[in-house]
Amino acid sequence: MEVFIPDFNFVIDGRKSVRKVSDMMSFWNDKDAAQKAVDAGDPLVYEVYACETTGEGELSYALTILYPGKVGQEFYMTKGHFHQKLTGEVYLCLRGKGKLVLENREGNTRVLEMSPGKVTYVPAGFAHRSVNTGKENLEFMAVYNTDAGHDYGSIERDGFKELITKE
Ligand code: S6P
Ligand code: ZN
Repeated sequence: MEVFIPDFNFVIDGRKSVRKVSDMMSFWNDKDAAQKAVDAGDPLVYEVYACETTGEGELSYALTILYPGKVGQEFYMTKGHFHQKLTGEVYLCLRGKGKLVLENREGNTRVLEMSPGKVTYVPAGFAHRSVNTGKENLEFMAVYNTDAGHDYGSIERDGFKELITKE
């Protein structure tokens, strides 16, 4: 039997998105601290290398590199989103230390630890945000349904109940 062993070459062909502090103004809890960070050089918060396939039933996958840092008391984090379709997602942490914050539309919340080798499942219907609580990069791979769709608007409007300010 031939076994395909994946490596991370996909990064080279992945579609790269970059998020700086200024790209997330409405997502930060402390807007004054966010503005100060922008004025002081607008640091990079995270980058995502996504391989998005097409076709019903297919999976897409992405590597996220979330840098260490804080805006006010809040650790660097991803924007966070719901999937537009009720679909779950698998996270595999490769490097660093952090939290995966989950919250559903009813406001039920879970905060899960991220550390190298840890696999976390995001159930369908839960918004998810990654937070880097460590001093080095937090790097993780996510695998999701290709037609999941990403709803950022709900988080931009309502935020998450959990604000991560402690390790
Ligand atoms: C996609 C998956 C991740 C995130 C990435 C950035 O379903 O959850 O690849 O897209 O970590 O986070 P965000 O919230 O800016 O998409
Ligand atoms: Zn997702």
